[in-house]
Formats: sequence, C-alpha cells, structure tokens
Amino acid sequence: MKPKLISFTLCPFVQRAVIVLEHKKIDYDIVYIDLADPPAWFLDLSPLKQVPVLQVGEHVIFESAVINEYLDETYPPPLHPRESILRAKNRSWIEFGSACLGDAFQLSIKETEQEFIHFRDELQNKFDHLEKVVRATPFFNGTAFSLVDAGYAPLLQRLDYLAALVPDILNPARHPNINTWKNNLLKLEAVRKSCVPEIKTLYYEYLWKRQGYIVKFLDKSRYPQAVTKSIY
Ligand SMILES: N[C@@H](CCC(=O)N[C@@H](CS)C(=O)NCC(=O)O)C(=O)O
Repeated sequence: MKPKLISFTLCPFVQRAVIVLEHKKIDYDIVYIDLADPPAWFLDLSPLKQVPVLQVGEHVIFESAVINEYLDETYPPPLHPRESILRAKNRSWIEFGSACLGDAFQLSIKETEQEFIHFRDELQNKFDHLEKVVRATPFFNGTAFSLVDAGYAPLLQRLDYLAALVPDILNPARHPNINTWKNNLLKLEAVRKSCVPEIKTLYYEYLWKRQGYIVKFLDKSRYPQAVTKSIY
C-alpha cells in the first residue's frame, strides 16, 4: 500500500518523514495543504489538526517520530541502531530535537530583542548537551545514517538560514561537532529532496510575515512594506 503524506511546505516535522521516505527510496504520495486555511477533510483526519499525517490505506498515523518509527519498521533496511539501549538513547535525542525545534521557532518569531536572546540562549544551552553526544563521523551515531539524523536535519537547515542573518545563532567554536554534523547532513540527497526547492525564500518570507525581532536583519527592500501579520 503506497503511503500518502499530508504536508505543509514549511513544516520541519513533515520534512523528518520525507527524509526517511527519500532515504529508503519508498514510493509515496505527498499532498500539500495550507495550514492557514486547512481543508475540512484534513481537520477530520488529523486529531491534533497538525501535519505530518501519514495515510496508509484506511490507517492514519500522526506525530513525526511515530511516522518515522512506522516507516523504519516497515521498509528495510532499519535505520535505528540494533542495540536496544542505543535505540532508546536515539529516541531520547529525537525528542530533544523537537524541543530544540521549539526554541528555534520561538527565536524566529519573538518580537523583542530580549525574547530573541532568551530563546537563542535556551538553544545554545541545549546544544551544549547535544554537542557531547554527536559523533559527526559523519552522522550522529558514527558511520550509519539513522532516524536521529532525519530528526535533526530540518532543524539544522533552518538554523543555517537563521545564522545567515544572525551568525551567533550557530556557534562552531562552541559546538564543533554539531557544526560538522550539520554540514554533512545538509549535503545529503534525501535532505535536499525533503523540501520544495524554494524553501529558503519561502522561509524568509514567512519570517517577514511574522515580523519578529529577526526581520531587522532581513533585506527589507525584498519584501512588501505593508505586512499582514500571519501565523502561517
Ligand atoms: N509533535 C508534532 C508537531 C507537528 C507540528 O507542530 N506541526 C505544525 C506545522 S510545522 C502544525 O501542523 N501546526 C498546526 C497547528 O498546530 O494548528 C510532530 O512531531 O509531528
């Protein structure tokens, strides 16, 4: 049964699942919805009204980490480590990645410099922990690409875009392993194919629409001056 993924172009959580679909070369369909104006069928389908949702026949699976576990169990080769203790640790770090995505999102939309700095520091402090466990040779666990890599690539891609505006969002001197890991992940074909080609432009347009503190660093001449603030 060909899985169908319900997506929104800018969603990093959907990208986690697309990376696994692409890496495993699974035949899948993808349907994009507009989260600002979600269709009725989506609101019926998605219990949390969120993407990603994976439809497999009449079955509906939601939550990116759960979708990736399903894909990993169903389509060989397995991407999680074989040893149960390592698998459990990888799952813990995938959860941690979701918390980092939360900080990255907040720092990209908060309106004051103080709030921006707060979430930047939250993220840096979390990265102090992550730095100690990332091998980056070239992947999180070492040589094998695994679900935890798919869990972080969308975050690291967005941080790369944000750091192009405010360099100290990423700190290679403080987090050298994370920096190397980011560069290794962003080169992968599955990661490049996990989003629409115009993602960077769409991401900056999204920042502009949110009008957080960070838009101070965008080239204002490229965006409409009359802004209708939108959350999507
Ligand atoms: N914990 C969820 C988070 C998914 C999520 O936050 N999706 C956002 C888009 S990136 C969404 O659908 N937001 C719509 C809403 O919350 O109403 C996962 O890992 O799949």
